[in-house]
Amino acid sequence: MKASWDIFCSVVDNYGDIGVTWRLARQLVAEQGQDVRLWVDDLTAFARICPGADPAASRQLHQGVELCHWPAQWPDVAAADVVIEAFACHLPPAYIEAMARRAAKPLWLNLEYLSAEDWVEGCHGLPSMQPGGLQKFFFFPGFAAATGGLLRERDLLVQRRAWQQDEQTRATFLRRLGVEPMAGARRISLFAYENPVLPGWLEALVADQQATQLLVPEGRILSSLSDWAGTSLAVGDRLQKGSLQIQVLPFVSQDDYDRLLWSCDLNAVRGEDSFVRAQWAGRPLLWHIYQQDEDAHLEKLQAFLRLYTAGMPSAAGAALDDLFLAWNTGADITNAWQRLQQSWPAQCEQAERWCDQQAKQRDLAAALVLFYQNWL
Ligand code: TRH
Repeated sequence: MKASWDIFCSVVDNYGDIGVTWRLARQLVAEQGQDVRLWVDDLTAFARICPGADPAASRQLHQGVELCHWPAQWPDVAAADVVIEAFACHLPPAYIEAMARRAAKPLWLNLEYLSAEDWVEGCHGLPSMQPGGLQKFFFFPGFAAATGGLLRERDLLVQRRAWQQDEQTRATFLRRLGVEPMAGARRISLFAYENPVLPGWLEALVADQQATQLLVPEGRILSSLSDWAGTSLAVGDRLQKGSLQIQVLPFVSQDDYDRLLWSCDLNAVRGEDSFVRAQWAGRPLLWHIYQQDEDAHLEKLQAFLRLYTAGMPSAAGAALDDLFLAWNTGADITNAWQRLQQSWPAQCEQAERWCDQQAKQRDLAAALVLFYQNWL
């Protein structure tokens, strides 16, 4: 059943807010046949993940989604059938009034941040009363069956597996990014916040027996990388030190970023959306979680590790725990990195197993549509 959807996204920082809402919006259109407007208060980040977008346009159409600039002066627009405020952003008061004026009240949802913590299952889908006879429901993405699931396009895993079996296509793609695949080298992608642990890890890679090709899309980690290299690194730069070759890549579209993840043996990712995409890549990952006050993020990190490492051989699980913790707390990473190497086959098996397990859940866009149908 076709409905109109308004998704509101306020860009706090980085790419995650727009990254998640843009992915959701296009999936609602392409796979669920919905009419979607995506309201964004700052389109600069959008123009980076969707090349061809105009950061100054008040309205534009991309992949069937109507992208609207969310202006400070809110225009008079009719409310949609389903309204999503992403990550507890504040809807314009005039829009809430328009929602309350509708004869058939809209479904109002707050799409929350992803967390693997237990309490999410109990809070997913709970309503809260709002003025004007409206109700707002909390919609939590998650890893457990009682949550809203994860964003996953219908044919994502088929595409990913075909890609990983096709060396020629991978090489052509990497060359398009200016990368010459290094035979025999392990390939790692690196997307992270500034990180004091980075030098220790890079030194371990420099001294390693095995060669590493480290691909780094332009972003915040470049400052830490440049400090270690002693030279300012920019897009296109390549640096060889011992067994380690570093190359700085341009920031690519969301779809190309997926292809990059599928083309690497290990992906260092961050935040929320790249973290999920690395899981769908079916390859070991290293997560730099978004920092929160009072170290609340470390709870989230541990909660994910508890789920992910359950069923792994204990030495492999412990190596991964220690690596994630070191990467996120500033502790020495060298020992955990070595233990990860020693348990590499188990790490690769778990990445595929976890991906398969998560793919059994309903995807988040389908879960939202079902939630709406059940609510009607
Ligand atoms: O950019 P992020 O750090 O976003 C964060 C998180 O979402 C965090 O939870 C949130 O609170 C904070 O923003 C405000 O990391 P994330 O979530 O991985 O988003 C990055 C997006 O950028 C993702 O959609 C993938 C995309 N991307 C590209 O499209 N091209 C690229 O080259 C790269 C490196 C990323």
